[in-house]
Amino acid sequence: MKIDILTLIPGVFQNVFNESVLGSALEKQILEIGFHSIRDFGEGRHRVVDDTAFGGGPGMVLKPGPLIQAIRALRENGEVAPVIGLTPQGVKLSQKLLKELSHKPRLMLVCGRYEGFDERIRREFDLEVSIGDYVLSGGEIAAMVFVDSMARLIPGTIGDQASVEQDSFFNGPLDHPQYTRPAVWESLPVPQVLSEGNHESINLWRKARSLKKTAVRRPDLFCRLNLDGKEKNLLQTCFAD
Ligand code: 6GU
Repeated sequence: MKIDILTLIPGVFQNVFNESVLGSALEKQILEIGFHSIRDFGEGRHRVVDDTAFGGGPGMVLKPGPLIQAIRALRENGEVAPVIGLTPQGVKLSQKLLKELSHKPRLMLVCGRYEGFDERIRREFDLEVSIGDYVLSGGEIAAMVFVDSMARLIPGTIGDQASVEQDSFFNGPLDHPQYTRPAVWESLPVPQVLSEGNHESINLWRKARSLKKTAVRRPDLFCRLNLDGKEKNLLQTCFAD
């Protein structure tokens, strides 16, 4: 997959993108990221990209010309790619949306800054995405969130793709609790079933704990799970203890 990022501050991405899963996806060329500065398309000697708002009000607004020209320039030198505007007014990012978009060979992410985009820029977006109900100073952090979670879904980025499919939100419930050595820490033991080596019992225990955790912490997700009879019984056993 190739992701083009249009931003006023391309420099902020480097460190984040060179680490861990993302860094190795880029190294293996499973994922390619192009950084593009909106300022390259700015107007005049000062490469102006923003202006005050018509009608008054605080802050600056991104002008339509430079940003739209940047989007069009990228469209012209590549295949068709959905253009995704990162804005607090977009649809909320979810694992489901990421999975749908993970089949695209190419995506374009547009990061806003200041008080927002001139409304006429929105016609260039195929989709607007928000990462949650709070206000960021710009779309760059949202773009990092988008690219990091997308990279995990591209086959080959993570050695064991099964581990991706077990992640929370993939199949619905939250992850089951995890433990590692030591077997006892400050008098807190690891649940016995995990060290007994019976994989069937371990899987049942994990499933039960994952359902319980979801019911307690995220009743909204739990309601959408569609449990079968076996799963309902399993849940009862773990609420009993
Ligand atoms: Cl994508 N951009 C900004 N500026 N704020 C946000 C956001 C995006 N998602 C949540 N808040």
